[in-house]
Amino acid sequence: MLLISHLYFNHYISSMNIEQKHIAQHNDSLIAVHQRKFARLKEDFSQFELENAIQKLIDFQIAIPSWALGTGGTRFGRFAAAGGEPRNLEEKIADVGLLHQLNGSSGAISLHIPWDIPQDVAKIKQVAAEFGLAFDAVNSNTFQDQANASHSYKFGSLQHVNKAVRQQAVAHNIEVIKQGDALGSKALTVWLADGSCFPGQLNFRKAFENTLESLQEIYGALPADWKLFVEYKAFEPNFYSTTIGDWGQSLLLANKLGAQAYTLVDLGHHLPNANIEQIVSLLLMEGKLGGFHFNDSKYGDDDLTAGSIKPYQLFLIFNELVEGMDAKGMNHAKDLGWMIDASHNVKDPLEDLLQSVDAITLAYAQALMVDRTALKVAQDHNDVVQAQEILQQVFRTDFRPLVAEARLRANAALSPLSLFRSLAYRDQLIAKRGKNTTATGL
Ligand code: RM4
Ligand code: MN
Ligand code: MN
Repeated sequence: MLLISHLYFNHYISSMNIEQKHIAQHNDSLIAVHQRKFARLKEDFSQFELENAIQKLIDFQIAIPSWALGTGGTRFGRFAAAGGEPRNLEEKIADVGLLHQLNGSSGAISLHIPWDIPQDVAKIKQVAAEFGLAFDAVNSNTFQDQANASHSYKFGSLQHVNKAVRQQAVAHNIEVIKQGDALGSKALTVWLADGSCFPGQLNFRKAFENTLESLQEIYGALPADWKLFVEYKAFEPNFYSTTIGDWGQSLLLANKLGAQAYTLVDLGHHLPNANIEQIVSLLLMEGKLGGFHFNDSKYGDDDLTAGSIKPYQLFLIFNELVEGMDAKGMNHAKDLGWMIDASHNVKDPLEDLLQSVDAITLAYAQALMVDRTALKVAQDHNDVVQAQEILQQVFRTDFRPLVAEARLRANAALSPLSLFRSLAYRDQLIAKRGKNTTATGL
């Protein structure tokens, strides 16, 4: 008996995270309340509008970062509370598979190399396929020195004054492209810590030119159907200048590189009060928006749960995204890279990621429900009051039942977080992996 339950338990966690019957039972217990709430939306919105939004929500997938499945930390320390953190890439994929089973919206993983080097590519692909996961953009890392590396990135990587350092960083990026290609990724995200900490340290123009030249070499190694995402960030770890510090510098590089290069917007990478929705709108206009790293912040690159601090801003960003993508006839689900980039210092990482995906899908749902015709009329008549009413009316309507309906139709859970808790899933992970495991990553 003991042996059987042990075997059953292992199977339960390693191949399929949650048995479908658990999800079905959970949904049965919540269905009456859900239907009552959803019926209210049916009174106020047409079936066409609701069905259109539901289909788009089902199609919309957000990639989970492989570097955010464990507990994060700050330079002051790290408190590993959760336990049961994934010990290798297979277990990370299993965790993302669990999230995807719960919410139906986390059907991809984004890898950071060398934090996660796929050793056995065939096996990794098979595990991901079992969970129905795709590989989103691969990320290179030239912001940390790697063991046995000949050169240090202390004074930058692609910008470095010494060509040999630049070459080492270029070679790493090309290696990452190869690894991503073997897995089926279609994009490389380059984020550089390059910059300077003190005035006079750097010749800005030379640093930019070196970076461009290095990126050109990397760009030249891209497969024809790949994209290069150039991620910008205002400051940290360098505190005087960052060589790709804002969307203008990223766009400049992307334009010089060519048609396969795009700007990537990480929500935490702006100076305070930047109007991110306007940045998004103009990048879309230029056909140069590549994708997103979702998170939220109060002060800097805080990497907090998406929507936890400024949910209205998240909605306004999606409002511009939907308007701008529709104006260009883009496919919402496929034409941009949708990724989370977060770090969890005080929450269970999986619970935090569930909250992030929930906030992102809700903001998307709200944006889908904006009355675009009425908003355009208000804008064309300079009716400022009415324009605000239209946006806030949507923002203050509870569209959570709409998002839940999309999950239900995708065979996911009506309430992913409560199902995760009621199954005591973290305890199961601790039992299987141990209390003191540490996942690689941030
Ligand atoms: C950076 C940036 C990158 C991420 C690293 C770990 O601040 O957001 O996207 O790869 O952190
Ligand atoms: Mn990022
Ligand atoms: Mn960041």
